[in-house]
Amino acid sequence: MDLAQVKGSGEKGRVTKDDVQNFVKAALAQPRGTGDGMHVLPMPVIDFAQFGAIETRPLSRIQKISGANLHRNWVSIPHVTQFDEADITEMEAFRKQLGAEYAAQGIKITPLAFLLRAVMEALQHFPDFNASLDAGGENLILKKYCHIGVAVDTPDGLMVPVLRDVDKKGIVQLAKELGEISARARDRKLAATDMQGGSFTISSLGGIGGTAFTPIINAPEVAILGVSRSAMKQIYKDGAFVPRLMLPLALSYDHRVIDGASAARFTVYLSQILADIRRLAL
Ligand code: CAO
Repeated sequence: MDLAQVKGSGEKGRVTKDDVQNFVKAALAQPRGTGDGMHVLPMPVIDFAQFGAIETRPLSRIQKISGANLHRNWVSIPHVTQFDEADITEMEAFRKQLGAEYAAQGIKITPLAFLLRAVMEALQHFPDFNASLDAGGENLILKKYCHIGVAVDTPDGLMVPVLRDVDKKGIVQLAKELGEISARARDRKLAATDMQGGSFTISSLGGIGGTAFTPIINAPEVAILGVSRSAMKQIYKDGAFVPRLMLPLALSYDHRVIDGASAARFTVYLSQILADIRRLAL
């Protein structure tokens, strides 16, 4: 407690033991807000049946758990989302070639495998994105490992299994593990430990569609990359419009830790790697 806030009743305004105890009692008796400055109206309780037919379906256990976490992260982290586009024309040609080679082994190589590898490079270049604030919010804990969570859409709701040591794996290995872990998520075979220890998350809706979205940070991580569906666009290059395959990126970051300039540099760097994946070999 801050003693300067206590009015002293002792000699010459001295703060006595009783003053301290009374101050604490009074503080505890105050009506409790959420403690986070969120004094919002409660949600109205409405009988929707008065407007037409309805059906009530309980949320799944996963929806309840992930919902509570998403809500906390949404209200307690100052989010900003940086958008960018990466030219993946060449990457996509190479991916298709690789895909044909590995299909016989049952390994599906999607753009996400390349993204995992490229994000890992960007995290190594910008270590503040591979970090967490400590509980007191005073220190940044920089992680020397690179475990990347991947949001997986399952019939029971959103799950985020973690791919470990992405920095020690190649694209084919990552594609293989991605296929295995997302299948396990959908078959409800993930252990709690499969979802722990992530240092950054990727949420890809590219297989479904859409042009952009604003992902919610998976605390205690400080950033998350959202990926939407790539599309052919006319890009002005060397004095002419040329058709290029562009991948939309959306990086949400914790503005307490990362400033806008760093976020823009991160997505520019990531886009440069994706545009020329030979850079992964550097
Ligand atoms: N642009 C264009 N096509 C893309 C793409 C992109 N960004 N990303 C994937 N694709 C293609 C794949 O190449 C694949 O094509 P083919 O079927 O022709 O081979 C198809 O889309 C389906 O891909 P996929 O979704 O099966 O595989 P993935 O590796 O891209 O993603 C997974 C795996 C587990 C991340 C995904 O299945 C999933 O669950 N996504 C949803 C995540 C989610 O819900 N996020 C929101 C979180 S916030 O609520």
